[in-house]
Amino acid sequence: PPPTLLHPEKWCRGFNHFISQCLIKDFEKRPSVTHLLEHPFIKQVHGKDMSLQKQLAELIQEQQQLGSIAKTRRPYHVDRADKYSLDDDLVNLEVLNEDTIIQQLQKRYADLQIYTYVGDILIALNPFQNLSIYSPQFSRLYHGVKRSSNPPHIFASADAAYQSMVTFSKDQCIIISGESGAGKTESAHLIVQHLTFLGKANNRALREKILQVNPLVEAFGNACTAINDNSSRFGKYLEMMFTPTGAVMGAKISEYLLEKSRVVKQAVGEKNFHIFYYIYAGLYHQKKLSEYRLPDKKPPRYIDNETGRVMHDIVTKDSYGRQFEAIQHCFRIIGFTDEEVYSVYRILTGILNTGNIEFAAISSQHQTDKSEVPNPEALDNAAALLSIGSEELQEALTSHCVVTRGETIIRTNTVDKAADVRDAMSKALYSRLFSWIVNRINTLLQPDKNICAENGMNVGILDIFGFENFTRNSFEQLCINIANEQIQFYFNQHIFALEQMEYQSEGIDATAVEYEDNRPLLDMFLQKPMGLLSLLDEESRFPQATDLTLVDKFEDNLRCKYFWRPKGVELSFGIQHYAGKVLYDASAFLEKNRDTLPADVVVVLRTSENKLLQQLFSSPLTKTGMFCTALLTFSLLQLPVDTMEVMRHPEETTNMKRQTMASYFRYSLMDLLSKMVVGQPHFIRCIKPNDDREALMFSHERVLLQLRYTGILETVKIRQKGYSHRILFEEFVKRYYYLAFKAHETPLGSRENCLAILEKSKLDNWILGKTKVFLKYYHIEQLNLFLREVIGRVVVMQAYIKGWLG
Ligand code: AOV
Ligand code: MG
Repeated sequence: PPPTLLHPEKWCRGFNHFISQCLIKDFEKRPSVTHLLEHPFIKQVHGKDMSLQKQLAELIQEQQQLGSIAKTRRPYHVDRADKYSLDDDLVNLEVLNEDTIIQQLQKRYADLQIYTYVGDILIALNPFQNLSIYSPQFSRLYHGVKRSSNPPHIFASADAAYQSMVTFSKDQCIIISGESGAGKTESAHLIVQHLTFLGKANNRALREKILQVNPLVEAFGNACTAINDNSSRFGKYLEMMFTPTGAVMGAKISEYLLEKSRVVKQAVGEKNFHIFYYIYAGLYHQKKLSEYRLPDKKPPRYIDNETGRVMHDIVTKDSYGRQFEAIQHCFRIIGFTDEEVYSVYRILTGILNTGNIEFAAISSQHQTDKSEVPNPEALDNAAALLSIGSEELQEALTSHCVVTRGETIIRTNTVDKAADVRDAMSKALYSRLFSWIVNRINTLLQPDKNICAENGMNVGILDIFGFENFTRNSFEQLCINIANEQIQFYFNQHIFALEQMEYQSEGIDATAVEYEDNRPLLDMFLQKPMGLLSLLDEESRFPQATDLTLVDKFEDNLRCKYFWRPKGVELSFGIQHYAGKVLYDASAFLEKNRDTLPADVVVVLRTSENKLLQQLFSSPLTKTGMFCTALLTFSLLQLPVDTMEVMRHPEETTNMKRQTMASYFRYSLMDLLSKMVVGQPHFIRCIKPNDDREALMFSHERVLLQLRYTGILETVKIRQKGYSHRILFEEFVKRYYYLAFKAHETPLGSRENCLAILEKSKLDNWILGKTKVFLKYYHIEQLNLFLREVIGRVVVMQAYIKGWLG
């Protein structure tokens, strides 16, 4: 009987891989597909299964093309005879300092080599032009090969994460960081593209769906800012789920902190979320504006802050309209029903109409704080689209109930208050709609329960909003920058702190590398009760507090070198972030943090006849995180004490979401980290070569700054000296025993057996610690390659036997 060495699914996989290798060799000798189909392998093993034969023939053709690409290696590089370029990895620099690093990157950038390694970390310079290096041919080129056989590429990083997941049956996490406009979101797309290629399931529909997820959520969550025309205004963690053999089976997306204030107001030169322009233009071109009660002469106020400009763009260019069609396509492919999509459009256009509702003071002798709506048609339009009563809506906007000592009193709203309530309603509608879309996508993309979901693994891709420093920075920038601060902390922990701790405990003599620890700064933000966010929450509880008392409070309590208050500008304060100094303007901080949505509004929206809208306001949207696992890992990471506190009381934090933005934010951050820490991290550092978004322009100064604050020099140092892979003896033996032992043997996970395997593999430069094998990334590549060969040999044996038996 055939030896049962592998799981049946793995068996098949290895089998195809091996056969393709044999067939390619044969094909190279005699390049004819007919001849190939006559090959004993295909005939014998697959019998008369024509679809399999066809599939194989396709595979071979693919491989043939691959061969021709492989012959012209370094396709986007200056041709070089040598196979491996030392330039590809900064770790190979002989003289290591800021100058040499930057020279190398600059030289590579001029050759359009935008990717460079630092050991296992990828540096990606934004090319600001379309490069033809992301086609399926390139996906094939980077599929399952040694990293050094090709120039650095984002596909190679995605491939490494994928291989690592399949090999070690462990979840992976790709963390993309970099400042606004550095190329994180583009990189995330490319990773998803390559992972769907790698996780080739027969399920083509699923692949199609996954590829539509990013465009859809980004239409709702991205917008044009002063820095980036397609800036992410939310954090996104996309988990792609795979079967144990690496076939993609589903996806899940988590969103963090949508910048909802953008719905109602945008800074000069910035825009609202893309979807509003898409839908307005789409309806304009389809002549359906009147159906959604939108004017066709002048766009609604929420999307018209640059007077005339938007209308001009919509009438003269059809790009928005085309985008609208693309979004409709996304909805359809992913599986939203027509009814759902229609409801989404009603809510979006309902928001646009809500923005047009105006308020004016009613001046009578007795009351001066009462407001009315001078343009009732806007009110009717909004109410109609939201399927609620127009009078009830007016009531909810212009008055509010107060309960004092058991008695309910109705108070009127001033003009300003009414406008605030209107905007709060629009923001709530939009952010809840956004969360609903994300949840719906998750339901539609969840793995089919029949395909071994319980053994599934995933690769998570983190793409958040990058560090921002505008001329005017508000509450949103503060949140965004704290999130980036946290990601930087996570990077430091992984690359420096944990690694050095491990060397020590394993008795390995590796010289420590100094790095800039941003933990004190993070403590300043997150600590309780005296951290900035706690102070903000405390102040938000006082009705009399103002933004000025808030800044005073910060000044009195945050006595550290990272905080300062510039003279002469009352409402401003400065923070020395890891990525640079940022001056914040505290106006509206309290209001934004309180984030109140009057109960009266909720009550009215719940009466909506639009089922989706009703649902949005019927239950609090809850989020769950993997707190227990995270807690374990976090104790390792030695996070700030307060963070641990939050993790210990998840139920409290979930409720807090309803309280203030700061507490929701803190909770969100923890939830995100808790997801990240369970996977093995892979880091991609995006760098913006210039501020003018110009191709081939390399600003020495700007790049140097980013290299400094991301700690690239230190990273290169530690990667030169360090060992990025540290595997327990037992795990190592279990994984690689084929390389030195017989298949039927079960050697112990001992130090000696590790040594035997390592010696047999003829690798050098590794270290054995007390409990772990310390390896460089290239060792792992080499070992996996050996392993594949050995397993390939076993599998072909199995194949033959199966062929004969069958
Ligand atoms: P970000 O995600 O890092 O910013 P993006 O990924 O949106 O930045 O990139 C900004 C722009 O740079 C894109 O719209 C492209 O025009 C260009 N770009 C980036 N990477 C590439 C690439 N590999 N090839 C071609 N063009 C690219 V922000 O979301 O603002 O933090 O909040
Ligand atoms: Mg982005």
